[in-house]
Amino acid sequence: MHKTLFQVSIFSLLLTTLLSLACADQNSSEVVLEKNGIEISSPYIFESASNTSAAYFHINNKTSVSEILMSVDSNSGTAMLHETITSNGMVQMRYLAEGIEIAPESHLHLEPGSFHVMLNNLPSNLSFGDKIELILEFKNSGQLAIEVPVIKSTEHAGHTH
Ligand SMILES: [Cu+2]
Repeated sequence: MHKTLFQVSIFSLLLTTLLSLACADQNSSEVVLEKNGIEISSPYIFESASNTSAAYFHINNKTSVSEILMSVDSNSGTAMLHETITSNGMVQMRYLAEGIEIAPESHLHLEPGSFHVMLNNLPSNLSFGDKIELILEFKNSGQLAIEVPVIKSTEHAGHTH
């Protein structure tokens, strides 16, 4: 009982910290999956009028060892880990063949303008209410599958990072 309460209060503190650091997702800030100290929260995909879009979520590494998100697979189209970078005023995306490292007891945000899962060759337009399953391949924790809801792109309008 005491242990549970303690965990809850730590979680609340962590959540408050996350929300103050990142965009406060009113819609989907809850943890959708936890396995072996790896927490996935706030997954979303922007609706798209083409066969391309991007998926975003947060990863919290609560373990004392470094973790690597090595690759991502999708049940719809193809998925690749990308990073958006700006150099000399040019916005470009690069493929992260080595994956993304998440340091011990830290979190990683995949978000617009930064890390994202690039979705290509989607069979049809994504609309609000659709869901895509992503399989995240971690070096230590193996495969974690999450369901990612499609949201309207206006839901994240006005956020600054
Ligand atoms: Cu991309």
